[in-house]
Amino acid sequence: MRIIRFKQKNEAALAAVTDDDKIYQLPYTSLLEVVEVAKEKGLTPVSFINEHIQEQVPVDKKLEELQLLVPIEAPEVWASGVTYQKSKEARNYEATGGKLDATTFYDKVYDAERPEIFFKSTKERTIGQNDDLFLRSDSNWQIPEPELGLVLASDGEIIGYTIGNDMSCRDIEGENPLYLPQAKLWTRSCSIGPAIRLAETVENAYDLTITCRIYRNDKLEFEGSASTGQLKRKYDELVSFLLRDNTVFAGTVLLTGTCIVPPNEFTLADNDCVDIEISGIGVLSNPIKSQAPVKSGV
Ligand code: DO4
Ligand code: MG
Repeated sequence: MRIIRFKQKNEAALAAVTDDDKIYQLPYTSLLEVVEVAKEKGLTPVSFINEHIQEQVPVDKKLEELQLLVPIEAPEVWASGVTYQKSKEARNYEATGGKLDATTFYDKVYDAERPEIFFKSTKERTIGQNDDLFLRSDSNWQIPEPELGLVLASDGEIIGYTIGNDMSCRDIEGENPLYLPQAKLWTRSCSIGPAIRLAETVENAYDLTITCRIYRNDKLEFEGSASTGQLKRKYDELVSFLLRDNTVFAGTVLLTGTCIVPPNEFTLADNDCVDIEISGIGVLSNPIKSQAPVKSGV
């Protein structure tokens, strides 16, 4: 079962999507409310929704016809880095001015007990399905990072899984790792969606296929796939480091790192479209735009 938010008469509506793609509107505005009410009744979110689903209004539209919003207004988005071999190799390449098989401090963090975890985005900066992602105007080497996102309760419990795009500037990070926040965080540099798959309905979160497709002039420019089975760490391990001496707000999303990197000569361009698919969750689709608005705000 998946949870979506969509625009209806200019308001945000919440809905559950069953495994056979039937959509039922829920009388709540956020997944967190569902989790809380279910807990008060001693039920899991899925059993609570199933118990009441017949009383809910079915949505008489297909998923593709709805104007989807971010599935959760995550107060913060955090991200894990160098959790896959592929990311380690790409980081080494950009940090050494393009040496293949180089070894750097990224090898150290890949093997260390403490993972790399960094601040990625806020509610105001994070966008959803079909919204434009912006390119950074002072970078010439930008890529999407397709990642599985963990949707967390304030105690770190994984409530569900979503898809995230951790847009990144390889030239800025490669020039100096201290530039990481600038390589990762700007207006509209993070998207999540299109749905949240409730954790209790995921049999094995280490067996999900992630596929990234980048379209240019309506032609497929890049396609790559990988499995979450290649993750070097465990999800609970990443969450436990995020929780250390830190206040985690309910609905925080923790991205788990990229396992797909386009070829080194690739950079995103204006009007590209990035699709990220994760089995059982859906396809997160975002057009890429080179112009950030003059005014701040998303
Ligand atoms: O060290 C930089 C961040 C790497 C990252 O975002 C990733 O591995 O996904
Ligand atoms: Mg990343």
